[in-house]
Amino acid sequence: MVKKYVFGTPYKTLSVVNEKDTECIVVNDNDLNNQNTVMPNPFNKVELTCDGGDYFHESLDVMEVQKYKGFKAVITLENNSKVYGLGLQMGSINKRGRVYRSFCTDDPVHSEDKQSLYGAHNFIVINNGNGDTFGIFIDYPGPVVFDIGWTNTNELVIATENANLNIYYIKEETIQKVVHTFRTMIGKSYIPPFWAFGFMQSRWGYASKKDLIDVYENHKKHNLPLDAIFLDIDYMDGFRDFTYNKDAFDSDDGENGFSKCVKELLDKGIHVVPIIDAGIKAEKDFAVDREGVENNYYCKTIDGNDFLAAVWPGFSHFVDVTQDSSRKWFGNLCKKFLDDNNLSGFWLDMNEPAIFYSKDGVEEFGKKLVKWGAQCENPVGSDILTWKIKDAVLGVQNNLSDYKSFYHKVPKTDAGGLAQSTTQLNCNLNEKSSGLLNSENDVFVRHDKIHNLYGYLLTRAVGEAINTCSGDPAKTPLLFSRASFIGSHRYGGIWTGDNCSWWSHILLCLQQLPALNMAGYLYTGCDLGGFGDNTNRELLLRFLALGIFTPLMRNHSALGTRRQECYNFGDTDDFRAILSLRYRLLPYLYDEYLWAANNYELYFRPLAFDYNDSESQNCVDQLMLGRDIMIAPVYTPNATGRAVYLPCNMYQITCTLNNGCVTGDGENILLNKGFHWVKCLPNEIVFFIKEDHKIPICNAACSTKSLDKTIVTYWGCQ
Ligand code: MIG
Repeated sequence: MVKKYVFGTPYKTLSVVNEKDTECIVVNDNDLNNQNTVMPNPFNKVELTCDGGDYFHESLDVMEVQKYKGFKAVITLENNSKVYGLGLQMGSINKRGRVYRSFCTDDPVHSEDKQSLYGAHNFIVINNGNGDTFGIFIDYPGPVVFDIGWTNTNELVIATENANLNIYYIKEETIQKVVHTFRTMIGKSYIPPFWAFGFMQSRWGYASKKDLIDVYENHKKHNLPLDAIFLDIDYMDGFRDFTYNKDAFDSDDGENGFSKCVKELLDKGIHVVPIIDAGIKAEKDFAVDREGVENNYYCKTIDGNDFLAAVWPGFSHFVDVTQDSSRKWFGNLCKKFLDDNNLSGFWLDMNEPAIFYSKDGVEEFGKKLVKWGAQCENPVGSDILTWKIKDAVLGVQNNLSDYKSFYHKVPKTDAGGLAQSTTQLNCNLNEKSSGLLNSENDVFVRHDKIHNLYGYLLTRAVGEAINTCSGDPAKTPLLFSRASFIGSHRYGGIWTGDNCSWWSHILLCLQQLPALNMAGYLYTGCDLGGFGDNTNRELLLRFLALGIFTPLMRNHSALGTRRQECYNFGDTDDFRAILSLRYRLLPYLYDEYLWAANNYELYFRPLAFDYNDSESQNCVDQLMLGRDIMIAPVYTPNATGRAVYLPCNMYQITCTLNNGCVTGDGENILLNKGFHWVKCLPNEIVFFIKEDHKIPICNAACSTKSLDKTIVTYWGCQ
């Protein structure tokens, strides 16, 4: 059962595409202005007030104060209520006890204190036990605060800056059914091609043909399977999208050495997937940028100029993703680049959008320096000034005032109550941007109000152009993005961004996976080995031992960190064993993915979604995968195994190099429901199959291209 409560005039996000069995209830302003309005049953635990403002005070403009009306809903939590969801976020599987802020953010340090990562996935499920469970989706494109029992242990507070939003309330008998209903509402998840389940190698720093061939050769030499190599920003010419560095790829005869190199690799079974950044270098001589400027494809400032801010290429322009024409333009550029160069897909980065600094931000900073300098008798050597400067420098990046300084052109019918408040402002902007609003049909919306849609709409632009929803996975390019908002799951996957080579980040990824699935993101995974910081052999092996089960299985690391390819840690046998096991499991894993995508099910689930006993309800470091298996990876250093809880009788499968990863049958013991201490050395993989279930296994191969999918054996019940 689904009820949709409409407040004000919501922005049309298109997150929800199927409202077939939805009852729509318009909540009028009088109800809202009445403090403590109690929403009709079954929302009897929700109160509404007009002061979502508690959470957003700082961000108010003087201009807006008068008409400002925030939104805040309070839901009472029982002592034993559990809250799941929020997709890409920090925190554990049960989200209670923290404040979360949906505001797509480029933050490369995922430490425990963080409230926002790259995604805005405003879907939660509350389980009060005894069959009392429901889901809530906040359909709203700006920042949303979820205070889940932090301020008050038994209160869940949801707040938005203004009261133009849809709240979907989903009531079903079980958590799984709630999630299933939600997933049918938001439409089918992206299905990648089979090869995108192969092992993929990436690193910020691969810059030339030589670097790519080197990765390929090393994998070949050590008999390590490989399906794809990723190109980070280093392949570009000066970080310009849709270019490549000619010096690094072209031969002397002036041929397109980039496309040739990609083709050579493709012939060997290796797909090449380049990064595309959101910011387009602002430069008169750059034809792409000229086209963007001439056709008003970019976001505008209040003066009617194209908004400028610095990212990797230096000062850059930002595609106005709310315009059909802009999206088509950007999408087609991707499509052409893909076709011209034999590429197999894209990964989209920096599309929160990330901003290093804006012109205004730098100017502001300069003014502060002058002011502080004048206030200080001896600026040189002033410790206080030094500290002030440090904070001011850090504050320049991803600054809210920058997000408030540019505008999107949006069809009036979509913008709802988020349109710029005064007609005068629209007129000004329109005049200054040479009549960009060419009809009565469009309005401007300030970026911060729809900030969370940026990555989504850019993913949509690319997905529509390269046809990632074709329904024919074999012909589908690979696409995944960093920033996201529910809806983009239909066009591509996401990766979890800049994790670190930290042990805690294996567990973090495990805990994010089911929440990501709930939000529709099935094709997902983390940077294996860890992106930032320096990994070691054991940590990489343990990361990979989780990674062999995630649909996206990619080793990626940051520039300047220790080399992290599997062949850089001495004896490669252990790595070969793990990667080989992935390939042996591929027919099973891909099938379970198709099952989850086509039936709106979860590929990864907390045990609590499947089993009602209290051990399962409280388990936060194991996951059910598909219909038959459970994983319980090791995430602590120097461990020889771990405690595992079996929610039912299960086969323990132990694979080592000699008994199952590469050729054999794995050790297969039936264990009883309950707690067990399970041995699992860094060079072993352990997972579990439900009693009475079995999974198909094929032979290993060096890539999906050469994989013979014939089933050679079954593991589990015989
Ligand atoms: O400012 O392109 O998350 O995967 O290697 C950093 C360089 C930009 C962030 C991505 C990361 C990528 C990196 N990018």
